[in-house]
Amino acid sequence: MIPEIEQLLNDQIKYEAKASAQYLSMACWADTRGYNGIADFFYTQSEEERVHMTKLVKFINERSGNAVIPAVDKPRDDFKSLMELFETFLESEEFVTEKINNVIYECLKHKDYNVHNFMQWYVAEQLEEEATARTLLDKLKIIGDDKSGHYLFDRDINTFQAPEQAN
Ligand code: OFO
Repeated sequence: MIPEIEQLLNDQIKYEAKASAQYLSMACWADTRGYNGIADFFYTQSEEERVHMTKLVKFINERSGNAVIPAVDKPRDDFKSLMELFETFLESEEFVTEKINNVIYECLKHKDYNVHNFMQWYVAEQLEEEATARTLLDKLKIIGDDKSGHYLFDRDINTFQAPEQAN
């Protein structure tokens, strides 16, 4: 494996681990405030990010590289509102997308089409997750400070679908 690409994939492991820890922290925030639907949503998101991380770990190791398991900083848990919680969700997804785009860029630069091909799965995943984060944030903007709106948002969050991506 090209060393520069291996390093970037190892960095990506860290970003996926960071997202997983962040979403677990967000699930706890919601769970301890009575938002059980939102908590379930973030518990699931956290598990998904862990799967994304493991997929990278296996990919590196199967190609004679060395996956490095990183230390993860304490995630944020100081959210003041649902709006801030979901803004953080979108920011986190946008950050990961930027990093994935950079891996893709470097793959093309180094003519590493194998890793480029592998990373397409992450590109599609990010499109979907960013769309979900934006949809949820838009709904919260409509709801504003309305408590019964928050109640319904929490009740229905796991039934929302992100809009289909145009290809
Ligand atoms: Fe790993 O999928 Fe979003 O961040």
